[in-house]
Amino acid sequence: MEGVLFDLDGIITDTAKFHFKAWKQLAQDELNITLPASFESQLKGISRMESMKLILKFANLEDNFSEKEVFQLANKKNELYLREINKLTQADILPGIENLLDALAANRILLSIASASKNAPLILEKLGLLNRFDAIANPENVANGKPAPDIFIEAAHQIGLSPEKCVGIEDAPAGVIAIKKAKAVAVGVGDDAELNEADVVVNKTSNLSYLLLVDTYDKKYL
Ligand code: G16
Ligand code: MG
Repeated sequence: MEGVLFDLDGIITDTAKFHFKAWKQLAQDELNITLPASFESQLKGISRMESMKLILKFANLEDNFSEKEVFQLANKKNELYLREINKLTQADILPGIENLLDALAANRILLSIASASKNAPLILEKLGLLNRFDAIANPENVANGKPAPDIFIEAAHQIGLSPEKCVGIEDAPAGVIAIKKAKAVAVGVGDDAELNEADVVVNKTSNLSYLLLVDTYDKKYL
């Protein structure tokens, strides 16, 4: 194992609740609908525009807005979301993540972010983690979102590695599929049954460790 590719939302910090809060408000204010709670997990790892389209489809309003209007709605959601993100501090880093980053750096493992979020640099800055990563893959540079492997391949290339040399960490089923398609080793965080495509699953971030990642990688290749 020479590199680790991190998902952001659900692994480094829990932004899903802020995404959902912003989508819910947008849906209420602009579409006059109430989004069901199930959308919080449904939108995990899905890009901003894809999420917007899923919500319009749910509201049966996909033909009511021009491409430009859809874009403007998604921008409004982002403004609502940024209000929440600006309040993030180091205290919002998920349990065990700082220790994991320390252990990986001590072992000279390269670290890269593979997030669908265009706000990833801002979020990492707010958490005080920006300088702990060697690269952040830019989702604007990849053609297809998760479950396509593109963002994980890009994250590996940004640290000069092929994905086969890397372990990817994800909390969303679409993300785990993306890691496997990229041919990296997949560590899932969350529900075992939901993330059954992963090479190993832990139920919470505090159960992640350098040894778990190395062991999972070595089992695959040694
Ligand atoms: C995250 C979230 C998604 C969000 C996406 C894009 O993905 O899980 O809900 O829609 O980023 O975010 P933004 O609107 O900030 O560009 P990930 O890949 O970090 O789990
Ligand atoms: Mg995630």
